[in-house]
Amino acid sequence: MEGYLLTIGILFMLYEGSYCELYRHDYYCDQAPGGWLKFNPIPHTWEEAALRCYNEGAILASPLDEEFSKTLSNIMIDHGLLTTPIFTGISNVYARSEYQTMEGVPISNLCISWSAEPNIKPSDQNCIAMNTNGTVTALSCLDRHPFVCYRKSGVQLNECGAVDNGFVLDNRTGSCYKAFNMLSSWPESFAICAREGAHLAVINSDTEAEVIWDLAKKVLAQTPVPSWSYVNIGFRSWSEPRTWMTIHGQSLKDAGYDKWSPNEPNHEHERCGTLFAGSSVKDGVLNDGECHVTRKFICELDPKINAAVH
Ligand SMILES: *[C@@H]1O[C@H](CO)[C@@H](O)[C@H](O)[C@H]1NC(C)=O
Ligand SMILES: *[C@@H]1O[C@H](CO)[C@@H](O)[C@H](O)[C@H]1NC(C)=O
Ligand SMILES: [Ca+2]
Ligand SMILES: [Ca+2]
Repeated sequence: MEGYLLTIGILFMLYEGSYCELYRHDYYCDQAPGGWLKFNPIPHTWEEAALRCYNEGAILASPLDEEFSKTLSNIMIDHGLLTTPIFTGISNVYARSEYQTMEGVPISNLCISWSAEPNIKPSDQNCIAMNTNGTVTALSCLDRHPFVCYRKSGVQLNECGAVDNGFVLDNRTGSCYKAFNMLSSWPESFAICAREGAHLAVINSDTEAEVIWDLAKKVLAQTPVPSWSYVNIGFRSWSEPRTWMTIHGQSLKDAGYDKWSPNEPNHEHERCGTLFAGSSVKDGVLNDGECHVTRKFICELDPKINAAVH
């Protein structure tokens, strides 16, 4: 009898183990919906929420069946969300007459119950939210609500533990990087890296300065913008007089790289961190720049943190 139970136990563990393969450290595996879930407590508009999930290689979760609906309810209860609904992936954003989940399942194929009369306004973009008790309600897509991202199992992750192959491992630092060719303010750059599950690149050594400088040179050469010969990276200043800190809270010296360009930092109103990479004289060293000025930027991802075993 004991041997029998042990066998069952081991089989169960094997099943669990093979079922829950590697995925991002911030997602957890759930057997009921058959995949990975992540609760996002910060209220977002529907579009922001959909984009956020997309950037994580996932989609906005919908109550696809009763079990999935229960899983979502339990997530809400576990996070103390008793009166605030979450956005689901169900909406009519593509065509006013067509309500479907992100997967493309029409609303008529879902077993959902409305919290009151279906309060859909025919002419509007409506996004369907779910209450803690499992009922659904139609809301403006511009409202802000928490949401759950969902990733079906069977994910192919690259060596960076990322879905996005734009992140490439550099064997000199053991970190992964992605250079963005678009121009963004420093706060936007910070937010885009965060959405990708990464962070604005933080220079932790002379070697890493070279790695990031190389990437910056390449991305700046892609579409040359002569007046922007630098990229946004992960440090900035606070208070008066200015105190320079990496986005991970360390002084530049403690972080491992504090080589400023000659005569930098120069202007009090330049509070955001950049790296010179396009003007031969000053290349590969730090500069203080204005936060609102748009520049190309570099995100960094630690593969060891991202691809944790569950
Ligand atoms: C479910 O919750 C919603 C919103 O809190 C509420 O309006 C509705 O009456 C509840 N329905 C049931 C069946 O409890
Ligand atoms: C590091 O990567 C470079 C370029 O891809 C390669 O030539 C080199 O052999 C690699 N070094 C190690 C130690 O893996
Ligand atoms: Ca780093
Ligand atoms: Ca400056």
